[in-house]
Amino acid sequence: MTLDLFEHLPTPHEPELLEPGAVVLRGFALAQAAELLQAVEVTAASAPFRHLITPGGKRMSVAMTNCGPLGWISDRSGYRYGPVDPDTCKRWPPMPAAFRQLALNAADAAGYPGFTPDACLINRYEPGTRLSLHQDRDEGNYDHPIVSVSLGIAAVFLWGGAARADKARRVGLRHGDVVVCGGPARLRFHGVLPLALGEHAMTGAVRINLTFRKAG
Ligand code: MD6
Ligand code: FE
Repeated sequence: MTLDLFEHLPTPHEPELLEPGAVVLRGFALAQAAELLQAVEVTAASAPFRHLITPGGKRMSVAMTNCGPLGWISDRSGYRYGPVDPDTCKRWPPMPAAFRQLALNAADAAGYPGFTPDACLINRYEPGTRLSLHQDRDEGNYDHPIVSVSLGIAAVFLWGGAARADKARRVGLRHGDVVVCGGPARLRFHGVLPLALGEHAMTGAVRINLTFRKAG
């Protein structure tokens, strides 16, 4: 008889189901975290983080930038994707190969093979920064999933329902965790609670979130 001491332990990166179509892959990006954060710095050197203005005229507390062929922007005229950074009037910086590969691998692990993102929105949170409940609906085609990578200090992710008023679950997202959300869960309301004070060896008092989309 062979004794398998590990048969009752979850396999590494076993998807944690939020609901059908949406999973958390714990620690999926851990091994690449340093490389990803280095690439964020390179990106921000040519497309600096900025606080976008919502169509309603409010300054977003999350600081954002983008890389890849398309970037997400917001201003008084609305939300949209575009190839040019309105702050620099240049194209968004290229999407690093390590970003592209991680997004492909995570989507694949979640059951969405062949994900080829053309946009990576980079969010930077400082203590007190929040992201209110929203749906991601500015992409052309909801058949593609969104892959979201958390780096730095931990946050509480709100996972809601099909309507804004639906009760939201609280899900802790730590350094290296990846959320993949697609299929029947693609248009769920979600957000991030105000970031608590914290300190992370790789980012300081900051949380970085990368969200990969196929927007074009
Ligand atoms: C964040 N994430 O974690 C914000 N959107 O900072 C998102 O807004 C998000 O995690 C679509 C799909 C997954 C996400
Ligand atoms: Fe979102």
